[in-house]
This record gives sequence, structure tokens and C-alpha cells, in this order.
Amino acid sequence: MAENSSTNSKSPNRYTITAALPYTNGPVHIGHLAGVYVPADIYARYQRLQNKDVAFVCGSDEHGVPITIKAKKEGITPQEVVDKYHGIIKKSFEDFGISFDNYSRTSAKVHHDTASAFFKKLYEDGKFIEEVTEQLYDAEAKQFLADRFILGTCPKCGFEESYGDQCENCGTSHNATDLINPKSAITGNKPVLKETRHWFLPLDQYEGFLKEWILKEHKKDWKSNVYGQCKSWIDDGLRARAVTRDLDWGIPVPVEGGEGKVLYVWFDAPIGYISATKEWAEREGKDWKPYWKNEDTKLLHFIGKDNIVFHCIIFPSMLKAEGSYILPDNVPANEFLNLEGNKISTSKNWAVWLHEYLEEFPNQQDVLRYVLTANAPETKDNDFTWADFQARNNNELVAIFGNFINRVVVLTNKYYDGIVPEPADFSEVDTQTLKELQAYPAVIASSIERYRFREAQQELMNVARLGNKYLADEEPWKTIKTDEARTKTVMYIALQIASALSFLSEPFLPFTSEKLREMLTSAPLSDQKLSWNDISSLPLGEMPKGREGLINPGHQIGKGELLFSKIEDEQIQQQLDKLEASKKANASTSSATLNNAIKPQKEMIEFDDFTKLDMRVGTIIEAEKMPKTKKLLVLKVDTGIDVRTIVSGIAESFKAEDVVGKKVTVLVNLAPRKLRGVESQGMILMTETAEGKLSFVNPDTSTPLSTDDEVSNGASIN
Ligand code: B3M
Ligand code: ZN
Repeated sequence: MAENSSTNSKSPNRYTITAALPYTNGPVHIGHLAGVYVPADIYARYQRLQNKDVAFVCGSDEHGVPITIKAKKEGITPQEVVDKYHGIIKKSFEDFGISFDNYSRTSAKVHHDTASAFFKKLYEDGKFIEEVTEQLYDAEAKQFLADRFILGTCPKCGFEESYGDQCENCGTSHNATDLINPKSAITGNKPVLKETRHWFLPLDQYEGFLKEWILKEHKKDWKSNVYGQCKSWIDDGLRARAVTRDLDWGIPVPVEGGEGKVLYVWFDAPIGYISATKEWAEREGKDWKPYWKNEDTKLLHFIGKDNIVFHCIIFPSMLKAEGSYILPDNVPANEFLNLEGNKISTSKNWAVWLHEYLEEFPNQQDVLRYVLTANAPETKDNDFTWADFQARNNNELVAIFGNFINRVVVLTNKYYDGIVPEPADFSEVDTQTLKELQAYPAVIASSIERYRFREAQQELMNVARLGNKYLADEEPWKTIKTDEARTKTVMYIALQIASALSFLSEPFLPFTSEKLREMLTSAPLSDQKLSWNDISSLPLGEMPKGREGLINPGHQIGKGELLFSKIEDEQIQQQLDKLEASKKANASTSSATLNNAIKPQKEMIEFDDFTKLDMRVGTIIEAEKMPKTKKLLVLKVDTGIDVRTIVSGIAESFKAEDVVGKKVTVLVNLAPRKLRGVESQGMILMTETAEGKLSFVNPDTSTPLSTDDEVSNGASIN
């Protein structure tokens, strides 16, 4: 077990913060920032401001089938793909102030060495099951099919485009051989089964550990969306998962019999967090082990919801099996961000790419960070709209935050040539205002510590609102004419609020914070020793002489500049036009596929094969939506033989109430199978257009009968 250097103190001093390693098969977009990287960065920056010892690591995920598919598509090698996108992604994160201590890559030698050693340790400790099993194989492509090389119906939710290792619809993770009706993503053929040797992590053997560690220990402090997914996987029963693949791109399996095989990308990628820490520690002359092996280190994984199973079930089981590592204290996964009401899609170019955003909104990284945090999909999927982006910039950043700072800086320069004035005695309002200011660091800290970044940012904006209200009530632009002492005190208090904002905003708006701190204190940023807690210890009564406030009498502030500028309608329209163009381009490609949408004929069958199919006319007599799924209806069908339950993936095309009474064609002798715990006994025959539009193969059109009611249930269809 990990070294227990000290009991797990309430607020640990050392943090290892990881952010999901982005696949290097494309640039990063606003969904990545909102889901993973901005929340992780807010948290890391905040902990540094608490003077904690932070290792904030990430890197490019450069193995896996998505990379090889991209390489095939672009006619280049996988290494050329990852080299191209690693640079683009790394620069995007730097441009947006995502303050990784190290952004590494899994094609780096340090990672190959670390992941190979990790695998070998488990192998030598006998933690794997080594087995020759039948795997899906594409005879035409002469290739085993795994992960995204194979598509089929998810055994858990019925989603028909599930990948071999994970279903994007319900998030569950499975083996390729679990798929129903699998087909090769390379040729479209039905795969055959072929024997091959692989190493399996027996997750079932970690069920007890996971129940104890997650369902008991973390029930309260893990987000409900994360806890809920883990509980349903554990309750469904965990099975051994293959952690090697018959692929040529990846980390070679480092044991006897591993020739021509590589580590499964989801086995090696999370170990990338460890490699990135090692690489960083080496560069900084530190020891990496305390960040991964000391019990008093808090380990946190920031991810999107589609990565929960890998970070809460599989990687912790690997760490447990290895035996010398700590386990994550929390995995605050976010849900997904949509764009203008539609799912963000790389393939459909339905995204706001970070590098493009910066071309169109130069130096406005903080605006996007702010809006993505304000709309973060922390507990449910959320939507990014350009109208909201413009409104939040103009009505919040410009009108509240920027306006307050601008008034303070302009008036201090106008009345006192930029010199912070000596305050007179504080009034009741002054003391009350400073008291309110003092409370904000703890309020914001509490939200951040509970991974509620939207809430934390709202509280930050309340500090600016406090400042605006104070100035509006005290009206220094009026008192300057009649009461010089009072005006000096008001401007002094306003400057304390502005200075507090310059620190409290750093995790959320790092670029603005830096500008503001330069504006308010002529000292170089590195010399500024003020910290989060100085704000909460501001003296309230008589201001003793000397350095007691955040910004002191006699100090020279800068001339100032506008922190934010209004975003005009034309700029927004330009973005909407871009998306419209994407939509049109997609429509034309999909109509192009529509024209040649006729799928290739399947392999020939014999007449006897056909006669085995028993198709009957049936009537849907009841229908209801399967809870928590998008696609499934649970139907009661009178087949003439009996009344039976059939689960059908038609919920996106039909409402339950609209299908009751429908005459349908039923394949009645299909072996029953369980979908989301409901046994489905047969299949309703449907036709599907290239755009996924479903319609019933209806008896009254498939046979020369005039009306519905002449076709009785049970009639055979031949
Ligand atoms: N490369 C990202 C994804 O699934 C995946 C994360 C790895 S974190 C170890 O989109
Ligand atoms: Zn599924």
C-alpha cells in the first residue's frame, strides 16, 4: 500500500490534479474547455493561491484506434497525426491560460517506460488472466476488430452505433464480443471469430474493493452523476476486461507472447498522468513519488462524463492491483456542453475551435472562460449560444466588473494623480462594506472546494457588485466638491475592493487578474505577496498606519485600460453564419450519402436460412418510454400467438402514444435478450433512411391488402 507519511489531514498540503488527456486526432473546442480544462484550471490556480504544493498534469493521448482511423483518412502515419495535433492542442491550452505544470504526451519515452513497467508488475504479480479467446476479425481487412474498428448494438441500452469498447450513448464499457449485430467499421462486413491471446484485468475480483471504496466511502462527496454511473456498473456486475489489443500503433505488450500486440489505450492513457508527473518532477528536481504514493496527497481527476468508468472503475482497480499508489479522492466529472442546441461534433464541424476563436476574438480568452464557467454543464448537459456569450460579456464583464474597475482607476487618477489617498475615519457603511468584502474569500473558497465553479464565479461577480453599489451610494463624484476627507475615504475603500478583485479573479479570469494587478500595483507581479487570505483579514476599524490594507496610502496606481470591450451584433452574426455554413455542408454531404445510402448487400444466405425466420403480423397494444434512455420504447405486442414484451429503439422517431394500435411486422422467433434489465422477446421490423428516419415495415403496405383491419394478428409474412 502507499506510504502513509501522515494521517489524511482535513485540508491536505499536496495536490495531484489531472485533466483528461485529449485524443490527438483533432483540435480542442469549447466543449473540452467547459467540460474539463477550465474547471481543472480554476481548481489548480485556487489551490496554488492557498500556497498548496500542486502538480497539475495532462498530456496528449496519442494511442488508440481514433488516431489510426484519422491517419488512414488523411493518408499519413499515426505519428504524423499526433505530431500535428499535439502541437495545436498544447498551444491552445497555453493560449487559454490552462496552467498545467506539465503537458506531456503518451508517445514520449517516459510514458512508454512507465506504462510498460506498470503492465509488467501486474503481469509478474499474477494480476492478469492470460487467455486465448475468440475475438472479432475482419477477414477482408485481415485485421482484428476492437474499440472504434467495430460497431454494433449496445447490449445495455440498444444504441446501434456503439463502439467495441464503449457505448457513447449510455457510457458503459464492454468487450467487443458483447456487441449485438457487430459490423466492421473498416469494410462494413460482418466479422468472424478468430482465436488470439490477450491479457484480461479481472474487474470482478475488485468488486468488493470498489463497493467499499466508492459506494461506502465516497457516497456523499462524489457528484451524483458520477456516483450514479459507478453504482449502476457495479450493481450490473463487473467482468474481466481485455487490456491488450491486436494493433500495431501503441505501446508494445512487454511480455512473452506479446508480439504484434499493444496495450489497450485506456490501460496506458491514465498511466500518462503518472508519466507526466515523473517528467515534470525530473525537470523541477523534485521527487515524483509523494504526488502518487503519499496518503496525504489529494489526487483529483477532472474528466467528462464519458470517461467516468475508466477513471472510477478501471484505473482505480489497476492502481489497487499494483498496490503502491494512492486512489483518487474525487472525480468531479462534468456533463456535456452543446452548441446552439446541437451536440458538438468534430466530424460535422459543429464546434467552436479554440484556435479559431482567438483569431476572431483576439485577447478575449477570459470572456470565453467566463461564459463557459457561467454555463458549465456541472450537473446536466448545457447549451452554449452566441447570444448568451454576447449578453454575458456586455452585461456582466463590461457593465459590472469592467465598469467598477474603470471608475475606481479613472477617479483615483483624476482626483489624486493615481496616488492612493489617506482615509479619514470609517463610517458605518465603510465598515459594513469591508466586512462584506472580508467574507468573500471563504464563500468563493467553499464553492471551489466543492467543485461548484459556476457558483464560485457568481460570488466573484458579487464582489464587483459590492463595489459598484458602494460607489453609487457614496457618490465620490459629488462629495469631491464639498467634502475632501470623505471622498478620500470612499476612494480608499473602493481601491481595497478593486485590489481584492485582482486576487479573487485569478483562478477564473487569469488574464484580467494579471492586467488588474499590474494596473493597481506598480510592483512586478512576482513581488506581490498578497494572498487570498489577506483579504479576509482586512482590519475594519481605524486604519493603523503602514501596510495594513490590500493597497496602501501613498501607493501609485497605473493609468488603467478597459478590461473588457463590448461585443457587437455583427461579430455574433459572423459566428452564426459560420455555423449555418456547417449545417448546409452537412446537409449536402448527408444528401450525398443519401444518394449512395444503399448499403452493400449482405453476404448470401440459403433459402433454408430464410425459412428459419418466423415473421408475423402483430398489433402494438401498449407502449411506454424506457426510463433514462433516449432511444428505447417498451412495447406490448399482440402477435396472435401471444402478447409479449418487445424493446424497440424507435423512441427518437415515435412517441409511445402514437404507436399504440399500429399493425407491425414482428420477427417472433428471435432469441430473447435483456435490454436495460427488460427482456425483449422478438423484434419489430423497421426501415431506416440514411438520415436515421425510421418507419414500420407495415403489413398493409408489404402485402396487397387494402386496409389495416383485414390483416389479423398472427398472419405469417413470407
Ligand atoms: N483520450 C479522451 C476522450 O475519451 C480520452 C481521455 C483519456 S484520460 C486518461 O475523449
Ligand atoms: Zn449503451
